[in-house]
Amino acid sequence: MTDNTDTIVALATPNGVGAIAVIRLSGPDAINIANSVFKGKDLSKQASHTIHFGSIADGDLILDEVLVSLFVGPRSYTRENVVEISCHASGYIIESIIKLFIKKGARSAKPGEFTLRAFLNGQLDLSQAEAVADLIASNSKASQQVALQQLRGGFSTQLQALREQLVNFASLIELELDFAEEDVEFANRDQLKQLIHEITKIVGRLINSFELGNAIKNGVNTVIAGRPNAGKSTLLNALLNEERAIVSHIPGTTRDTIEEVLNIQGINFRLIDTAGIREATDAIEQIGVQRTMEKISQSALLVYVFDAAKITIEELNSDIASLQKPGVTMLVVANKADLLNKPGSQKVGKPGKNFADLFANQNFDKRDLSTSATSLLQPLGLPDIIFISAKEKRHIDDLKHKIYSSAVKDQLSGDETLVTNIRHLEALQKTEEALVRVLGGIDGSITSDFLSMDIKQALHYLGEITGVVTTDDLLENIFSKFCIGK
Ligand SMILES: Nc1nc2c(ncn2[C@@H]2O[C@H](COP(=O)(O)OP(=O)(O)OP(=O)(O)O)[C@@H](O)[C@H]2O)c(=O)[nH]1
Ligand SMILES: [Mg+2]
Repeated sequence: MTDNTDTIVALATPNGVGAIAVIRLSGPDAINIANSVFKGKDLSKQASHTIHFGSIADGDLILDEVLVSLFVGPRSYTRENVVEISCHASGYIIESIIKLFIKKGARSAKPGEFTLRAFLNGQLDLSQAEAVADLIASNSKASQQVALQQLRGGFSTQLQALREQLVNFASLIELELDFAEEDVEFANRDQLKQLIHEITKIVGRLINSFELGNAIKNGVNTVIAGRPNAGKSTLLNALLNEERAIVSHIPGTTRDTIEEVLNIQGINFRLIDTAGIREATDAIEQIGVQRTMEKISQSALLVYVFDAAKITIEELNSDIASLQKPGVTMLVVANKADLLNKPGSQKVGKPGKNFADLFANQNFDKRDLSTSATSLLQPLGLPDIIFISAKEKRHIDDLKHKIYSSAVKDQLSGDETLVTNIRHLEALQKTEEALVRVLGGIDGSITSDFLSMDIKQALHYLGEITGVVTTDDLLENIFSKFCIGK
């Protein structure tokens, strides 16, 4: 995997017919190999970062007219000699040119091998190399921004500085080991403690940023759930601004889950409309209800919707209690607010028992129902409720804003470093555990050799993130997920 004495070749653009395809060569012989089949200027005599027109020929047979871009190492992506051939994107031409290069001594690149070489040659650290893959996969403004920030080294610089300070202490403690009999302390324990506290704080902040980082990179699973007929599907349609789900006055309309992506300010929310929750009347509906409950526990966000004109306080309280799941944020949404306070609006059950009764004699400004209702809801132990009318598309933007801020909280400040990669998260968590042991060790006055071991562990895990510490397995695992040609 780490052999980079040979020259590799691959198509760098997508497979299929197009205007132009780019074939990339990297390695010590890249320029010679290209030169041996190029009819035009002598490429070995041209300056780096120049482009040359000519043709590629297999003996007398011209394969295509091309543009050749030259990057002389180390001024290239991989820090090796790199040649990029822009040819016409016909499958036949591409295959013929690549075969010709292989005949002349190149070999097919493995997935991610160009970026692997960039990493091995010190052009990128490991977390930056991973950011290249994230950048290619990014599908929203926010995910592109976070990947770009990581590619530019935001994450690495922060970790590098921490590591250096810790290495310093580790060597002082190593020194103590050499003087074991004399019982000296070169490493000031108070200063060490202070440093560990500082590092723990930063590591903790990075760990916490994963929730948002992950939301940005992978989207947020958001379930819309509630009783039948509450208006869940109407709400899904209103949020998407499209008639996606079937809506009807018949309770039990939605039986299977419906998923659609909604992008709010750069973050993708995977909205999942579900079957209404009630005692099912048939087997199919029962499966639907079961699926709803599963979807809720797999989600980060639950938009619980109820019919404000119909529900009783008791039902509302019991719904909220039974749908609360650890790790799932719940937004409580009162739908059909347009029916509240309307003369002749439905009155079911005894007065005072219905949610709507709370508002019977209130003359709220409809535009600000959510805030003015708080004083009525709080004494009943009800949480903040967002009032909307899905059918009349009112306050949908308020709800979107609440959905967005429940995922982002106040973390998205612009240049904040966010962890988006599960591998990084795990390494940070292990770093944190080792740091806790170091602190415990200092307080428990354990011997320098044990202290040194724990510090080394912390260094090891921090180093795994940027690739100061790697194994072939780890590299294989990361780069095999790249596409060929990257
Ligand atoms: N007045 C009023 N009616 C609404 C509103 N939202 C939905 N409805 C009506 O309520 C009925 C049920 O709407 P749906 O969106 O199908 O409800 P649901 O929660 O998806 O129902 P199930 O899929 O059966 O669980 C329909 O007749 C809608 O037109 C609203 O804001 N105001
Ligand atoms: Mg529905």
